[in-house]
Amino acid sequence: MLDEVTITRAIVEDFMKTFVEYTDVDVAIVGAGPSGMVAAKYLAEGGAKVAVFERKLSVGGGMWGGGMMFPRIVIQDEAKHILEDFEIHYWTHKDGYFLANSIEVVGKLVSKTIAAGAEIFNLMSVEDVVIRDDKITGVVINWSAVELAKLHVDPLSIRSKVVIDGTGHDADVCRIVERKIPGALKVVGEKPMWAEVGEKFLLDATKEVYPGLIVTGMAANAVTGGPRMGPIFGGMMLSGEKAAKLALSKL
Ligand code: 48H
Repeated sequence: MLDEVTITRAIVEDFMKTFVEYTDVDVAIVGAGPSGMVAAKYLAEGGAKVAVFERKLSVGGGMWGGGMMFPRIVIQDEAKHILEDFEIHYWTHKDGYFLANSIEVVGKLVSKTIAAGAEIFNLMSVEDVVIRDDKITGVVINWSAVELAKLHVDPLSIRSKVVIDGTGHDADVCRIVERKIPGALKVVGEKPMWAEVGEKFLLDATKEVYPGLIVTGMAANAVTGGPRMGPIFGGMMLSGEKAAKLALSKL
């Protein structure tokens, strides 16, 4: 016999226990796009306690739709090791250009990230940061539903030794810091499409942009003024890998 109230208690009690446990983490990653999830997996494997906050119901960010809704992504040589690490199936289009099914890639990214021990909180938006002594020490979160309905509800805070901005084109966390701490950092804005330069630029742009704040993925190019690159995703993955290394070295 199945009892509805037991089902309710199972969900609420278990989630609350996890949520309370993750109010104090080593790394808070904002955005469960490809760069954020790759960073989360490598951080969790490196022994860090990692929470990923994702505004949307679904994880995967801009990867699902491949290029213009054709569910394929292109990956270059340099990032093949990450595909292999995540056990993502890929094939060769021509020398140096590999293809993967974007839907499979999202599935594998999320599966391996969770298996590595990172905790993903979907439907939660980061709306602010916590600052102490000129250093970011946490993020401020609220239900995305509150944000969407424009309800006047105060948020809650998460303590974190390092914060990673993986919010894609918007560079949301960096923009909050730019707006709230004059002179702290400048979001230059992304430049027009240039795949070759955009992908290379991204690795240098993946860095600590303010004490305690590392930027990864498309957000990194948006902050530093690098070009967009379209549906080639090796750079996003390599950027996530680098962000994880940088964060681990700070813990
Ligand atoms: C919680 C948030 C918030 C917030 C945003 O856009 P993404 O897929 O990010 P990346 O950088 O991992 O990948 C970029 C890639 O998808 C892309 O757009 C490319 C390669 N474009 C090239 C081109 O030329 O256009 O994912 C970011 C995630 C999303 O899921 C957002 O919902 C989430 O971050 N997010 N989550 N709080 N404040 N802001």
